[in-house]
Amino acid sequence: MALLTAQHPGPLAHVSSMSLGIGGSESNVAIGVQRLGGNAVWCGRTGTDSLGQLVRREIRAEGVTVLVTEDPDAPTGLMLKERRTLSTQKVSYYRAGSAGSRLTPEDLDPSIITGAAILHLSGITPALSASAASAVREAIGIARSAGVTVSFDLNYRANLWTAVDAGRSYLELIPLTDIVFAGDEEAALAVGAAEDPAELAQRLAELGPAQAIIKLGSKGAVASIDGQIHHQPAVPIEPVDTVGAGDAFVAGYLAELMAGKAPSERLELAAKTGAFACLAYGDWEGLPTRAELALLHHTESVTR
Ligand code: KDG
Repeated sequence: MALLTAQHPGPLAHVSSMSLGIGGSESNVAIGVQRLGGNAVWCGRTGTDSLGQLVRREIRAEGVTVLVTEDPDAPTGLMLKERRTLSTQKVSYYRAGSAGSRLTPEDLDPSIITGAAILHLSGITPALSASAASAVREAIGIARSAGVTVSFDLNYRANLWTAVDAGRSYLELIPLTDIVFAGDEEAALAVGAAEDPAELAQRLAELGPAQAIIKLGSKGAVASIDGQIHHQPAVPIEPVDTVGAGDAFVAGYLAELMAGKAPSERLELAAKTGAFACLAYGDWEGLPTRAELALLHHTESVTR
């Protein structure tokens, strides 16, 4: 999607300037993996309009391979970010009928999926339309039949569908995945609420995925990985923009998984990349390279 972000706190009706960029959970993860030294491909659908050109160009400029259908009959999806107060943000979507919502199984390239180490999907895509949900199921089917690891971030978006519909879809998809990421409230939509996040991770893992990771924001993460429970503390920071932190976490985890690292190392990098993404404005712009990770503990305010 294209993304318009208010430049100053206040209601949008009284904000005179907005900056134009892009956003999208899957492209955020792809860019995050690429910056960490991976090799990502993003698959999606944009309009033939200028905003579609912007989306394609920005993702490509990050070195991610873009596999895109340009749809002449629908506009590129749009998202607005309002900063109503200095510390609160509100996201509005203008994506009903957008090109992205018209994603279909025909937009997939099976050879890209079968040649990948990991197929990563978010629960946002099946919320967009029946054809987008079919594309998700088709992609998972292609990956599974080729033995490709399937990663799925529930990413519940209350503006797109009801909790009941989301929970039903998660319960259909989670058993088809190898890695599942969820916030504690998102996990509860699928497996019911629990006080202890380890319990949520275990319940998700019981549905099938060997790796179930509960993202807890400033409280870190708890994961059930190959039957073992892991607790990962968060990196203490002063956040300026937390949108996209979950995607950054996923990117860190998947990058280390692809690098053959142990669960504790995957979670450690995930916590660092998640924290790092909160230190800059924008959904993905602050995603770190490996060399930049040291800045998390830097004491010098100016490096020359
Ligand atoms: O996780 C950040 C995403 O939410 C954002 O970049 C846009 O994918 C997006 C969405 O649907 O909210």
